[in-house]
Amino acid sequence: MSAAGAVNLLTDTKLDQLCVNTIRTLSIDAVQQAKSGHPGTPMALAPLVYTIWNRVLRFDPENPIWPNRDRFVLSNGHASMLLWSALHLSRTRAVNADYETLGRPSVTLDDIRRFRQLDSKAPGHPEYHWTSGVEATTGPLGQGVGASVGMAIAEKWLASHFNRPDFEVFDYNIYVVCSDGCLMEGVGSEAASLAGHLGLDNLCWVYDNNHITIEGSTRITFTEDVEARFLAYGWNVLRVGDANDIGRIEHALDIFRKTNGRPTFIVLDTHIGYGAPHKQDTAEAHGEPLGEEEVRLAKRFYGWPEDAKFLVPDGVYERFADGVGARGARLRREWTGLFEAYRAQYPELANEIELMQRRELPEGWDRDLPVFPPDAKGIAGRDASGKTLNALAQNIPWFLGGSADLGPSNRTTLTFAGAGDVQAESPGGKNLHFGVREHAMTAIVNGLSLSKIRAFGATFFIFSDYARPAIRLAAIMELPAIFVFTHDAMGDGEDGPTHQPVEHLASMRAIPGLITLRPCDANEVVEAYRYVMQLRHQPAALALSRQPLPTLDRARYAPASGLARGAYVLADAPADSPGGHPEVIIIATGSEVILAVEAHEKLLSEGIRSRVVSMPSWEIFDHQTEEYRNSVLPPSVKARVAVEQASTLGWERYVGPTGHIIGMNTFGASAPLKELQRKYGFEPDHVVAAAKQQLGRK
Ligand SMILES: Cc1ncc(C[n+]2csc(CCOP(=O)(O)OP(=O)(O)O)c2C)c(N)n1
Ligand SMILES: [Mg+2]
Repeated sequence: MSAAGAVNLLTDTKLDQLCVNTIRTLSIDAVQQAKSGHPGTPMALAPLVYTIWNRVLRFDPENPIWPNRDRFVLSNGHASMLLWSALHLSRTRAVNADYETLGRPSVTLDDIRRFRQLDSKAPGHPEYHWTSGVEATTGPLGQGVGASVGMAIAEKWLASHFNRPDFEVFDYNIYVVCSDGCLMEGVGSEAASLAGHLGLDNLCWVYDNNHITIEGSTRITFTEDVEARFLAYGWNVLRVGDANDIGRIEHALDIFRKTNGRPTFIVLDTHIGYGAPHKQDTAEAHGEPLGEEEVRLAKRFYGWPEDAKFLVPDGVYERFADGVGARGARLRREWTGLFEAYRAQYPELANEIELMQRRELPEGWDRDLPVFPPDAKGIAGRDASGKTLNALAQNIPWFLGGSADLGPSNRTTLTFAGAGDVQAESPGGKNLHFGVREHAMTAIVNGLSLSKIRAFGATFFIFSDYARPAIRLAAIMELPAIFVFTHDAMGDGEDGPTHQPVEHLASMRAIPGLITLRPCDANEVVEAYRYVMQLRHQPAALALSRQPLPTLDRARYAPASGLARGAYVLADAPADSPGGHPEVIIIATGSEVILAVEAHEKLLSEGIRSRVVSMPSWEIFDHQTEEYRNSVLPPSVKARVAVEQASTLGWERYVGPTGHIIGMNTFGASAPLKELQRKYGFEPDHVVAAAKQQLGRK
């Protein structure tokens, strides 16, 4: 090596170290200033994040949503200062809700100074949709690794669907940092198992092996051989014994990129709180500020000016600009050129990619949706859903999904010619098989959605409990993910209380932003999908029946398109009836709407002016104008009955303090459905009696 080369090397190493210590000290200072946060993990992982971002990641700070960028997911979201530092130092630009890149930075130094404060772009945990450059909301441990598997499946799908000879339009990788907690959580194991099965060689998890969680050493709780576990899952397992060795980290990441046919798991041996003399390797370094004196000592250890705060030394921004900045700009420029040539040769495919990026639907997306004729015997919600899904998936190339091993029961299997299964050797299929892994399924659906694929996941409604943390995150991230839940009430009678949802509707309705829909017949199912498919920033949960429900005669009753308003008058007292207004309103959802209709007919025959309101979605109804809401539920009509085979919780808001709720206040039981309906009062006569009681009549 020449003398000049040696000097450059020295300078390079020094500059790398300067950048690493900038990440460390920004993290320390931000936590200290906020008087809350997690300093220790960023101190340990700064070299890793620096290496990934500045040496490896194909990411253009000028355009953080460029479709073929590598994804970086910080699954141990408590170490968010790593991400805020990387976004700030790389000068990543902000993007608005219309996917336009703005001139301003995603994260300013001032945001970092205001870490964890209201409106700062550097909140406590990474939040997708709040800070540009965040690829997934993380914090609930295990969710990031779970979503990353969806991202990897998505990349394989995109490559399979869009790439053509000489046109590698998609060839990106997914880099994930995870902690002990992510690997203790079941969702992490579920996701790793499926990733291994699918041989996702575009996926790399780096495990922060620090032997520390909040309660202390992992000796007290987590002593399995994690490497052996990942080998058994079918991953390539690597180990880097020194978290400060940038060269070795880069080498391991190189091996990842050269590995075919399996995902890569890199065990990185680290020291939480690295450099803090009294806190290193202790649980205290995890979640509390170091304290002024310890901060000073850590800075001294790094060779940092002890009194400097939020210092970004000369050369650091430039180092990032020369690294990730220059690499990302070049790669994006090359990709844009490639894409223009691709557009010339494959205009339809190029158009699909562009529609996907904006979460738009292709022309004709709703053609051939089924229309169901009136039928007293009817069809099950799940069957109507299956027909609708099959039509939609043919019209929308990037609409796909699957079930957690209940496809035949959920009726979510896509059966048309060419639908195909997603497997390692056929990543471009449309049917995902999640196995009995509801939680990972849901996190994966989130990862697919983050990758702009329209995705659905399915299971029995009862098992939404196993999926809920990821459903909640879909709502926080404002993802248009679709969760198809069949066997929505007591329809699978004999299976008994373990399989009969009770509190699940209330639980879904309680998630802000989630659209919960419980359609009453086959045509409402179609309308539910029509509504949901047009959502761009909201997830939806569909609760569908296992058993056939009569298909209402829409010439006689109001059209199913009323679903789009959340609730609508399905049947009313004749306009010319003496007294005009209805005197009693029966509100029902799903399988109970037909009960309400039967009760209504009976009441009418007895001269009682009743009205039936089908209310498939509280959320949608609550967002209608007051005028519309009052037209459906006139405030003057106090006599009201709600009927729903689920927890009564919350129905007071629609029936009022004096209304009556026919619902569930206990678990169900194992018996044929008819007997259960009798036992729990889901029969027309009971509804009639409740309506009359509301009117003070017998
Ligand atoms: C699902 C979930 N459970 C609990 C927590 C609270 N929590 C935050 S970090 C953490 C454990 C910290 O240990 P580790 O994951 O090893 O991270 P490290 O401290 O090593 O960075 C816990 C229990 C959480 N964020 N998510
Ligand atoms: Mg740990």
